[in-house]
Amino acid sequence: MEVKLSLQNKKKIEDIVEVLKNKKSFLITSHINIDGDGIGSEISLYIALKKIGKKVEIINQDRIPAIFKFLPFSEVIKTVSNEEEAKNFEVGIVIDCGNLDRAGKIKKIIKKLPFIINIDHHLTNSQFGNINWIDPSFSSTGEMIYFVCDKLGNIDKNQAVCLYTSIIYDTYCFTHHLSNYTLDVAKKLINLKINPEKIAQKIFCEKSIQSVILFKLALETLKFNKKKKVCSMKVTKEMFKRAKAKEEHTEGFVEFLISIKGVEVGVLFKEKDKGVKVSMRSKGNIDVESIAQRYNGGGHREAAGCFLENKGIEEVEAIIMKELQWMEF
Ligand SMILES: [Mn+2]
Repeated sequence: MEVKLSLQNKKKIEDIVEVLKNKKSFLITSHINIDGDGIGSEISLYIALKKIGKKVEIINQDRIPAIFKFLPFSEVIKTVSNEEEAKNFEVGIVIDCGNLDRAGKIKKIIKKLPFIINIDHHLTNSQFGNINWIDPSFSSTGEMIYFVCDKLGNIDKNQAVCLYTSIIYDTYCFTHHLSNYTLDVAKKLINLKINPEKIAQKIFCEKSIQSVILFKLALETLKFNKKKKVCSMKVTKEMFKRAKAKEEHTEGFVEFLISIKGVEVGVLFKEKDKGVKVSMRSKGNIDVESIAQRYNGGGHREAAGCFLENKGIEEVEAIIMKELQWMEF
């Protein structure tokens, strides 16, 4: 079955593919605290460009979390960078990244490049590229990259593994934010003889001991509002230390909150050196992106986040819970 895209999307893909075919050298990057969607998208596009003889590199600010190291070509992803590298590339491809600040240290290289392609499914994208393909209806950027790679040539098994990872990561294994295309695209990828169970298990069923210990500590802080529609949890610096854990070990925590029956919004507060990171999830009735946006964050209606600088975790908790206070009634 053919997956039918809108004319507008088709046009964007054609524009992007034309640049990919005509230019010679590409730098691919994504957001800080790189995630499964970003990594899967980056590698798949990397393989597609290599196959048509292009010079291409993936450089991110942060190292890839250990759980994604099973992905083919994950070893090509670099983190070290300096501004000088900008001269090596004609085009920057920025993936899954709502604005250029979110690219972290790679921003200064990207800004020097003569041409930027911006591909993203965040509602709050600042349209910083020469070509901006922004469509929040897609489940993941991987789903968008699927169409780009498909147009560029035959998608191979390695690309399929990466794109399938992007999709199941951002949809939390098909439980959130599916587009009209998600299942058809997933089926096409599965037809390329990938092992979907194994990929899902790698991502969702290989929790580290640090992550479990951190979760146990965080659970002590679990809180509901009066109507039990908002559920929140805190991870303090002390807990990170006690569990010998890092930010990547909080993977799945906020999804746990939203998995509770009757809960409409889950909020996770993570204490960092310079402030508090807030991750929010909604079952869909409440728009958490609008709250994140008020604190310079962003995301989607059902999954959003923000960072409140120079504030304590209790203070940030009070601010965000106040935003959600009306849900008591
Ligand atoms: Mn994404």
